[in-house]
Amino acid sequence: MHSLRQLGGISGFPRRDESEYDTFGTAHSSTSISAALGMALAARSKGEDRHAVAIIGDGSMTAGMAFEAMNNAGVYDDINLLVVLNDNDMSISPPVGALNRHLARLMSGKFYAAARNVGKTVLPQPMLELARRFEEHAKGMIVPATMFEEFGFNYIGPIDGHDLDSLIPTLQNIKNLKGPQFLHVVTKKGQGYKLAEADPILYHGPGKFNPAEGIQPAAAPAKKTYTQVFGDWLCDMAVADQRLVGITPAMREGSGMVEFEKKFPKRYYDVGIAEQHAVTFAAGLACEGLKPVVAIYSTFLQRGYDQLIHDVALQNLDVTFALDRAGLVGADGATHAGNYDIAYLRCIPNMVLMAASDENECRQMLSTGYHYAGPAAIRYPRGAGNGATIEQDLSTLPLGRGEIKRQGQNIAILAFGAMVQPALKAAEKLDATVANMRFIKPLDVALLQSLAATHDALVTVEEGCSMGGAGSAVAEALAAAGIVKPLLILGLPDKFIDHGDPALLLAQCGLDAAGIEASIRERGLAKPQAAPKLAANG
Ligand SMILES: Cc1ncc(C[n+]2csc(CCOP(=O)(O)OP(=O)(O)O)c2C)c(N)n1
Repeated sequence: MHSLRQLGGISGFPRRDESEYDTFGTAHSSTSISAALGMALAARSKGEDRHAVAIIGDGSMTAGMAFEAMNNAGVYDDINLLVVLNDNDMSISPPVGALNRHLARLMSGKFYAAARNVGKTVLPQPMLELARRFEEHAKGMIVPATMFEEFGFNYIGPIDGHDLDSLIPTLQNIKNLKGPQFLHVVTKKGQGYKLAEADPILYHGPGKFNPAEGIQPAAAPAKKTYTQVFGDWLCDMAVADQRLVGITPAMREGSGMVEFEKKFPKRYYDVGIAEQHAVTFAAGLACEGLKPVVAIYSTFLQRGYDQLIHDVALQNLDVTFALDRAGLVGADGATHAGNYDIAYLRCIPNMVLMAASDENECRQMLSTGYHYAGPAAIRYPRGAGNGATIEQDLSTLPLGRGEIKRQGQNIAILAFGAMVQPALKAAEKLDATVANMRFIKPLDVALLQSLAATHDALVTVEEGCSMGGAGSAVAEALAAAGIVKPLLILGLPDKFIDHGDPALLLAQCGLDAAGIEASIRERGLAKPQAAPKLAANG
């Protein structure tokens, strides 16, 4: 455990390649019922008497995917499938929506449920069946069926998940029941550690801390994180424009929207862990003239991809996407890496896509995207930037225009987003030109062509997958203009990158200043072109 979430150490999430007890890799939520149903039906088709158990949180239960799986599973009477709902009445922040109300209602019928469970734990199988029938009969008279029963599951609970003396026999009894079973377990988030019980939001996913002291408030950080820059901008823009509404799929804290909710509660929407819905919901708001800003991690927008294409971009609706955690994210690892957004967004018509190189530019880009009358995404990395002074106005950038940051010779480095800083350092050693391209789409083709005309070679650098990314966009633009020029594309390799310190990981991928310089030298671009050998030999 001492290597948890560190470079070369074990992952913070279940992984099949780490342990045979990690039956399914997970980190994006709400997948367990689908996976367990697949396993249960595989066991059935192989004639194996095995049980598949899915565990899902009450927050994760709000995702459409969980209901898709329930809908699918509920018709198989002969499978060994158990869904355990771990209801701690918390997502990362308090859970939202009608499901939460439903669970609360089930909790309020606790007496009835407790009576049922006692019966279930002590009765032998034939008696159980009798009790179940009686229960079904009684239920019709006393309380309405739970929604899980309507889905075809046998609902058991709610039971106290901390009371092992009752939980274990209940689970043992359930083993004897055929068909989809649903066990509603009630727990307390942080149970057993007083500080976590008192502040489950803070303790949802903490880093290393001393349990005797608890998490200590960090000494005032010198630099604002990009998340804070976004949160400040959102509040300021909301004052300037009454039409602005903010949407988060269950990530209020992580996305920097705590202040916004406090100041503008009627313009704040936490939609639950429901990225697909978040995107189409934003499209609906935009149809009616509101200006939705969807704050979403790059990795989680993957869930809403079809909705982004079909519901937002195709109708050219005015939705702004604030893409946090773009690029490598560190300790969370491959499941949470925001490595693909450039590739998956730049191919969508009508989309504007920007990458922030510092905090001030991030703010300007958010305003630029907001005022663009169509879908726009602004990607920014996890954590703090380089401490740029943030202008408080809401000024915009000219659409599709980059800027020269450093004038050099021979080599032009076209840097995107967070890679501008290391590119500038590398350029010092190489006397290269550096352009902060700002826009991946629309790409500044005029700037690209002038750099190609005045330099021997071009290098692109981005913190995103090389395949289909910003470098590919540059290559396509050069090809379209018939320009043949040596081009080196630097980005993340075609493999999943594990957890670890982001600076170390970037260095491993050759995306720090030294790595960029080394790649350019290795390709032989740094030296003036030597005369070809053949010509020298006559
Ligand atoms: C698709 C997706 N969206 C968002 C998240 C971020 N996230 C991680 S845990 C969490 C809350 C989960 O709540 P719950 O399922 O109730 O589990 P608990 O932590 O309370 O046990 C969220 C929103 C995620 N992991 N996956």
